[in-house]
Amino acid sequence: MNLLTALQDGQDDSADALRIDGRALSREQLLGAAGAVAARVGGARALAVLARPGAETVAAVVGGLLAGVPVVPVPPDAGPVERAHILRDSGAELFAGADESAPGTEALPVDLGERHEFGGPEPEPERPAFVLYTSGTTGPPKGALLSRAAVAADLDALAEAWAWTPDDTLVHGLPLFHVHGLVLGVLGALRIGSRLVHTGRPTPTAYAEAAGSLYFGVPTVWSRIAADEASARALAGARLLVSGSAPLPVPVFTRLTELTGLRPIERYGMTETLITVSTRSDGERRPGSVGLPLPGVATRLVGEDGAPLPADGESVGELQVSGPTLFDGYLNRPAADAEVRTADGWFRTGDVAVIGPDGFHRIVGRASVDLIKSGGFKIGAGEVEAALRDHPGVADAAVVGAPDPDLGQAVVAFVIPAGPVTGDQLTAFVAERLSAHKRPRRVVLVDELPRNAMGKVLKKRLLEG
Ligand code: MLC
Ligand code: AMP
Repeated sequence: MNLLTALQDGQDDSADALRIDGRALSREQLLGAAGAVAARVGGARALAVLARPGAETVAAVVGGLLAGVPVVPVPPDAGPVERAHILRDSGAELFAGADESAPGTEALPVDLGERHEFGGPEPEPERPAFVLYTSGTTGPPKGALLSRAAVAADLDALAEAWAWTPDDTLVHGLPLFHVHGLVLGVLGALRIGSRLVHTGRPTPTAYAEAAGSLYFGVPTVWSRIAADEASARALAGARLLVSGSAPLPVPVFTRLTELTGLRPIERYGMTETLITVSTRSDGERRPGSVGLPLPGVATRLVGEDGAPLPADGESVGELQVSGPTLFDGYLNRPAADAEVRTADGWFRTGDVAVIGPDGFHRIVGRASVDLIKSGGFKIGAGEVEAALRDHPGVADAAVVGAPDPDLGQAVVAFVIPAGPVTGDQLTAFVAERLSAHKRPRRVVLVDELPRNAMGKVLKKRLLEG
């Protein structure tokens, strides 16, 4: 079966199957432009795509998928260090949408006016669809290999859980280089056949004006909508509001329900596993809970000693998952891969959870303070610390995620200066190297960092102070 079933079946010929960046495209137009991309990329090791929120990005991604070439989305705001790492590590030979020559890659033009019927066979389901770069606690981001079969399994499971059909109009304004905005938000619509409106940025007014039936957002987006009464009320006609990528605060759930009459769906996932747990459109939507494993997915809780814990609503342990939506490993990183898998083949999420006797899952935190979630973006403290230490004015740095009412967590850097330097200079320095959202929101200059007897920085102490 095709990965992009609805896009390729040619059933819907409406002129605005996809609205993005002020343009409307029919499925035929999108398939034609993507077919031209596919004809050019055949046989390449990987196709990098500069993931601006635009129709060219969607056409390039679809082109790579048609041709069976793994797609590597590159954040459009990634600084040169992060961009060079992604291109080098992925081995991408072609780069769609690149505005400047990137070392080692050839720029691949995307022309939305082109029409090419790509006649190649459907690639094997085991082939990678994407290499998605995701941050770990230390070091540069790792490329997660996601197979076409995993993507298809996840989208079909979500369609079942949310009764997502071609009658839906999906609306979101999330970035096109992560699971949420790209895999669910774009491929979901193209596989299931719903219309897609991408709002450019996920602002409350843009969501209110889009008149969709199905809305996706990270908690920061929902919290901003809940604080904008008129925009929230405009969503009352929707079918489902779906939150994910970080915990949805209960007060935001409650306020959204008051203003829209809709109880939001919350779902849980990761780049490496895709979405694995969700509340259902035909089931209970409990505030603070991410619901039940999707069809085909199994979950378990494990204690620090590796022993299984009961689903009793009280035991707190690491959540582990298995099933058809899991990734195939980190590119070029067998050691990192081995760390996240158990001997019996389960994936260690690093999230700490509780499972009730009724099977409902509650995510209560993360095992590591060095993984920060800010506005739904995952940020590795180690990567930001390394960028800060590259500055000649920095002797040492420790980065933490401080609680933040808007972003969930905000990146805060504690820096021991080695000379005259300001917080603004350091923030700009990080932004020149890494993606913009990895910039510290606040830089605190300190004389020393609290450490334990082994010399390890006590980050919990920094958060308390
Ligand atoms: C930001 N700004 C800064 C700054 N950080 N300025 C100075 N110093 C800093 N440290 C600027 C921004 O560039 C912007 O400027 C303005 O301040 C407002 O920034 P903001 O508060 O961050 O708002 P915004 O940019 O609108 O970002 C919020 C957001 C964004 C929610 C839109 O965080 C977002 O798109 N999040 C989605 C992340 C996501 O998709 N995650 C999914 C991962 S997949 P200007 O000039 O630009 O306005 C996954 C799996 C799963 O997790 O389960 O889904
Ligand atoms: P990423 O690597 O960017 O895909 O982020 C995955 C992480 O996001 C997970 O390991 C969780 O920590 C977090 N996450 C995703 N969805 C939820 C949710 N609904 N509730 C709490 N945390 C979530």
